[in-house]
Amino acid sequence: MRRQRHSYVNMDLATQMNWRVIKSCIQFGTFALLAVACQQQSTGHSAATSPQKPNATPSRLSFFPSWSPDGSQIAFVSDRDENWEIYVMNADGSGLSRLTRNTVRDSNPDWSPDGSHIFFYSDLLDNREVYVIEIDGGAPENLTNHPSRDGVLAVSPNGSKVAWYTERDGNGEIYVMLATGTGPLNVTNHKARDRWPAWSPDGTRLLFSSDRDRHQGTDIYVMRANGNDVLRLTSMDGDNYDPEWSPDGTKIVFTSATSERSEIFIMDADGSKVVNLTMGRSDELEPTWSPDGSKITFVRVTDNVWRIYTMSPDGSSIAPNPSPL
Ligand SMILES: [Ca+2]
Ligand SMILES: [Ca+2]
Ligand SMILES: [Ca+2]
Repeated sequence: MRRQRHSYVNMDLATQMNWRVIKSCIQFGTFALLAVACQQQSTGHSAATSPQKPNATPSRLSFFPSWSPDGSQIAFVSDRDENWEIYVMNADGSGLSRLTRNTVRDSNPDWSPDGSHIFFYSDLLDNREVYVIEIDGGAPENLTNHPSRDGVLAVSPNGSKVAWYTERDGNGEIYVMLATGTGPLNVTNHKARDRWPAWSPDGTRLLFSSDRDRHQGTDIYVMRANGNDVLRLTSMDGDNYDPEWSPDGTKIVFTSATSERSEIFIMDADGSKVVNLTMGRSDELEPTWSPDGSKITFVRVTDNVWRIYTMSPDGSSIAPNPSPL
């Protein structure tokens, strides 16, 4: 049974409309789409409830958490310095450092297995590209170098490959390349929009989301890393996306968004035993496992503040990450 969304009750109509646009934007892709399309589709100007709060103090947005492979640090995105930048902090919230320094959006950090590099996407050029940067900073290296949009990415468990979303073939596809940027290969090769790649812990398979089986909404699929043997895992209403295997490979967490709400679900790796972990009045998204599998870190949106939280894999012990907002 769905609970009343009390968080909307006191919002004015414009705010509610913006929320619906935000959610529809989530359904259609990445956060950049969210930010840009939301403005365009809602009021035509910078919306009060848009995730963009460049001058707010404290910052309004912390999102896209990604654990370092050794479990000691979390990379994430924040607008605390006026635009989306990649940050790294210790797991206890201390030692905050900023990795990117530019005036455009940087997002989707993911670590190399040895913790020495962070892969991310950026709007540094006119089109979006996938980059890699040393953890100590320096100049980011463009790995995609393609005039079309390249976006959400995932580094393979042994660090040899990167799977990512690209629009270079006209519809969204998952491509895989070597981590050096060479050998890009279309592994979905389907007329539908295929997004949100995630590697299995053994690196042999990929999860992704696609709208190939229905006109509204997306489901989560699994395939071999070469694109063979595609199998649909979910059959729920709304957009089911951003999946991630647990480190032991037995479970998958993902976000499920409808026009009403965005929640984090968990299921067995074969698609059975689907459970909503975040039944509540706020919206949650972007779940990711801690490397030891003991925690799921995610983003909770409350009164337009996007903050990083952590919970147990059974949905208990939900608490904000100790980092500042
Ligand atoms: Ca930036
Ligand atoms: Ca590009
Ligand atoms: Ca496609």
